[in-house]
Amino acid sequence: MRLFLLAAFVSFPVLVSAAPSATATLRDAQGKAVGTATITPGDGGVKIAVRVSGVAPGLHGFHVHAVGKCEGPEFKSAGGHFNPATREHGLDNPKGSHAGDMPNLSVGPDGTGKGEFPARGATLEPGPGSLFPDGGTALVLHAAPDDMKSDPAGNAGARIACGVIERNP
Ligand SMILES: [Cu+2]
Ligand SMILES: [Zn+2]
Repeated sequence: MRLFLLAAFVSFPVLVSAAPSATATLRDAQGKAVGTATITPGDGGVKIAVRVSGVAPGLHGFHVHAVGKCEGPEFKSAGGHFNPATREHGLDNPKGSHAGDMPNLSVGPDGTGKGEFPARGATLEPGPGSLFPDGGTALVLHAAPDDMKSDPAGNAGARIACGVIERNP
C-alpha cells in the first residue's frame, strides 16, 4: 500500500509536465483544408511537422506569420513574418533570419508533401518568441519558393493557404 502511494505521487508530476504542443489546419482561399501542422519543442526553438495535399506541385515558401488571423482569399491578415528578434528575412541572409523562416516545402506531382522544419527562436512557452502573443500567430504556405535571402519575405509570391496556430489542450 505504501509503495503504491509513492508510485502515484511520482507519476503525477510527469503527467502534468507533458511537453506543450500546438496544431494548425491550413486552409486554402476557398476555405478547404489542405494541410495540418503539429508543433512541438525542438532544437533551439520549435519543430513544425507539416503535411499537405491538393497543393500545386513544386517548392513552396512556408513561414510562421506574426498575426493569428487567416482571412481569405489573400490572407494579408496574417501580417508579415514572425520576427520577435527584429532581424532580416532569410535563412541564407547574414542579417537573418526571422524566427518564422523555414525551408521550402516540396510538393510532389500527386499534390502531396510533407516536411519537418525547425523554427529557431520560436517557443511554445510564454515570453519572447512565444507563438501565443496577443493576437496569436499563423502558418502560411506560398505559391512560389522562398529564395531564403530577399527581405522581407523571400519573394515567395501569393499566400495560398493559412492556418492559425492553436495550443493543444
Ligand atoms: Cu510567408
Ligand atoms: Zn522571413
